[in-house]
Amino acid sequence: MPKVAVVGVVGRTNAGKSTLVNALVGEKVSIVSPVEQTTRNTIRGIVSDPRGQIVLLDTPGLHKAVGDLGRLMNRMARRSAAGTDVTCVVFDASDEPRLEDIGWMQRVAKEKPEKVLFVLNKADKAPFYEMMFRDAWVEAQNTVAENSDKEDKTPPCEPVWVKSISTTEGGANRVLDALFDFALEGELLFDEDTVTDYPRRLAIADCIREKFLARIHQEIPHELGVLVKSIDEKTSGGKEVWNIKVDVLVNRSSQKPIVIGRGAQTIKFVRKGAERDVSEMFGVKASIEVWVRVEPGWMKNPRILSDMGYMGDLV
Ligand SMILES: Nc1nc2c(ncn2[C@@H]2O[C@H](COP(=O)(O)OP(=O)(O)OP(=O)(O)O)[C@@H](O)[C@H]2O)c(=O)[nH]1
Ligand SMILES: [Mg+2]
Repeated sequence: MPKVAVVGVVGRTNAGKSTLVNALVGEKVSIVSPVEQTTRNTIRGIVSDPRGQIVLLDTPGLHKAVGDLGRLMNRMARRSAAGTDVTCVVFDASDEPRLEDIGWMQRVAKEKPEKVLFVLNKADKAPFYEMMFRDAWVEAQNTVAENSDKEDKTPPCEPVWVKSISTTEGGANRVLDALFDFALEGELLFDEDTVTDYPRRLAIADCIREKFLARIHQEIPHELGVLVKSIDEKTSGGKEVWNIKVDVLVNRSSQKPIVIGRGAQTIKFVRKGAERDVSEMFGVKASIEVWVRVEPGWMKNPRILSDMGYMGDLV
């Protein structure tokens, strides 16, 4: 009988959750960038190996919520941690523990989930604050104990600690071993060849947003939304061709020239990069047409947020 576990991957923004999920899956299922708040949806990454199957829920990193989109993302992250077999909290241990890291620790100390993995990520970097994170955990438990009902007799939660270098091949193997140690015998939840069930229009929109994040280094990426309007599938010369129409939404008209770039350089960079990624991800030839639209307040518009998949069943 194979071993199976559903794992909620949580932690503060930029800790490396999506990088870790991609490393474990062995394929890119979730976009990554050095900019905070990269992931906006819960994305399932599926790892199948001879031992069984691990289903990973990559979530948006908790952050100080600004506006409706921010609040939705935080809620999605909190909800995704619930209802899973294993809680995997990712910490960027190349940086001192921050408020959001301590927040996750206190949550774990309070709710005492049965199976918890603490991943000290970015172990390739120096300095590495392992002791500070371990001390912060002890402190978080004390804080929760002081503020909780004295009758609580549940034994304390004992997380398993693992280091990871999620950016290198094999650097996350110990995380996978630890997850399989937690897994229980059961039926596979997905076909063995499936790496994600994330809808393709959302995956394509994310690819495009990733390219903007790599190119625009101001606050604009946070106010930028991508909507895939249509995917027209044709066969040409025996190869599948996808003509994809995309709207890029910005909040203010002053943001439009920045998103387009001088001589449309930014749009060209984004289009080419996304066409390459989408072609590789889906084994097709992708051609992407991008329109930049000013849509004030789109981040508060329920219809648009739902079109972008940000108001799914997890919310
Ligand atoms: N050096 C190093 N960098 C890493 C490692 N893991 C992730 N990173 C980098 O950390 C940055 C953030 O990674 P993401 O995977 O996008 O972080 P995230 O936790 O998913 O962030 P959100 O989606 O915003 O919540 C990227 O620039 C990654 O390349 C690691 O093990 N070592
Ligand atoms: Mg992410």
